[in-house]
Amino acid sequence: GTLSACGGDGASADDGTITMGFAQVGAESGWRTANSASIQDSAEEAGIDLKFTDAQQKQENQIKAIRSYIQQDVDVISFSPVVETGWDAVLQEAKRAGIPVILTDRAVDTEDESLYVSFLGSDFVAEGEKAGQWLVDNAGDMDVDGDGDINVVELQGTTGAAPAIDRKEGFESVIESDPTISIGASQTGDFTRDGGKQVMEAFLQSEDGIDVVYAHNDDMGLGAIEAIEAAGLVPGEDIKIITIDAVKDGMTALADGKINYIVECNPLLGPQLMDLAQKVIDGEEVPRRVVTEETTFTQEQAAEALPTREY
Ligand code: GZL
Ligand code: ZN
Repeated sequence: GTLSACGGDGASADDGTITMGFAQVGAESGWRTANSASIQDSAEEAGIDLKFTDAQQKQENQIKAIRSYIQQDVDVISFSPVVETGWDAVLQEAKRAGIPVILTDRAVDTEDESLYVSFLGSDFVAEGEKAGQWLVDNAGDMDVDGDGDINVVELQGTTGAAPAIDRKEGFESVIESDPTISIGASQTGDFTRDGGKQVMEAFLQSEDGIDVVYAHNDDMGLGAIEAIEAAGLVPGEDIKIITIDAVKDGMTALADGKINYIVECNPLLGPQLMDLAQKVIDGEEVPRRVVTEETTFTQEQAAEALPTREY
């Protein structure tokens, strides 16, 4: 596009309005719904003209969306990469078109640092470590079947996604300090409730003596709860459950005693994203990495926090 009054490139209108193309992962979980709302509301708030697409968790759809934003010559492109790899080609095209890219939520695995200007999102390894640490700290109560071992079944996020890879790595790095804790079975539930339910049904058939479920997000944990209850067991009692996200439905299950611990993953990235985009367009320096603030919740803390939760 032509250089506009505000000094940025791209299709920004003469009045300096920034146009952002955002390629969202999908609508797979409560977290994603809250994340999309935050981005859309924040763009409105910031007076940024937002083009928004949902890729139904398919990488080729995200790539198509990014290509369409390049065609439209938007001022800035942002997206949450559904998986870590396979982005270099399309990001090279954005670079050649002179359109800056801001990553949110999930990271890409690339050698070429120039392919994006900033990455805004959680530290997923830390989230996995926090989940593992709670299990180690509470190991005395976690051998539910009393067989001397704490047998964990793991519901992994989307295969190849940064949160799935990193939450597994963080969790395993902490539990290896306690030889009585082991992951007896691990499979992807693709971050969805139905995926978590189906995998948990299979685990309940195939695994003996499950003590703990470690689910990479609340939605798969909620699906596991359905499977556990259908098997006549009491979630949170007969099988302990640890999840990550802390969305409203997860926090409600936690307060109700069906989940035992939740590590928060903050989806409200919109305000920081729009701030970064404005700075990038204005040619200001931006941090390479912006890590989001987030905490953890026990059952008591969930009951207290629920009334004021935004999502
Ligand atoms: C994490 C995000 C994950 C959430 C899931 O930042 O990428 O994707 O934990 C969502 O709920 O589907
Ligand atoms: Zn046991």
